[in-house]
Amino acid sequence: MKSTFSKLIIFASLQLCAQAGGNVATPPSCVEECPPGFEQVAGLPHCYKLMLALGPVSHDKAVVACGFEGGATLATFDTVGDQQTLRNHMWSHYGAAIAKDPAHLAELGFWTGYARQYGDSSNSFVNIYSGQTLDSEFFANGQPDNLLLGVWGEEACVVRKKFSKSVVKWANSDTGLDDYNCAFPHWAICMHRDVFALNMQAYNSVLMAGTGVNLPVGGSCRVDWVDQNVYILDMISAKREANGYADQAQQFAGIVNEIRSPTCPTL
Ligand SMILES: [Ca+2]
Repeated sequence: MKSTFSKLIIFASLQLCAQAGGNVATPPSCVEECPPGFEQVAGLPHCYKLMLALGPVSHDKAVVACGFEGGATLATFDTVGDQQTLRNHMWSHYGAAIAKDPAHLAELGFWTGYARQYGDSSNSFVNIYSGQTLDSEFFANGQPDNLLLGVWGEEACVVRKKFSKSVVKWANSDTGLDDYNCAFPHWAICMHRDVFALNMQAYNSVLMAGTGVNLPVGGSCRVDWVDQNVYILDMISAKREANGYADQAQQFAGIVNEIRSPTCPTL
């Protein structure tokens, strides 16, 4: 492992400083990274990937396709207007490629991770991953309209339609969402939330808060597996020590040297 011993010495010094001076004044920070293939979008808090190679597909296929992207979801939104920010970013970057795809139609937009609440006739929609209700403010004026499409079934999925258009209704400059037939093809935009760091060999600035560990401000949040585990054990030990569990602190500190580097099996 990379200079573990020196890191431990540094950490020990930092811990002494932290304990002597209390919590650090400035919260730890570093630049979070997106998973491979995903990108950050200015104004949005998560990581996103337009499934350009997949092309427009039905809602169920879009959900599955995102699941295979490291457990991603279809895009969901925290704040009204997020759907338009995402649309503008993706169209400005990939609009030309979308427009020349032979499967593209002017009506096509991108699916969201929302669907009509099962058995509910009151036009309520939920986040299919969390069950959280979708605020009606996200919908375009007059939507959801619960349009019945005969043998094709009711409009049970939620889309931001008309990818190429900055508005979905020219008359009122509406940019909101629309309930839509789930079988209709739309593009898929997958999303990873910003808690990606937890299990991906990265710093966790929440866990590290107040431990005296210095993060590379402005640098990457990622570190290698071994150092990540050194950090975690160090943080756990420091938290135990600070809360009066000296024996447990010693236990965690004592296994730092037992961290092994993961190796890939040779075939
Ligand atoms: Ca509709």
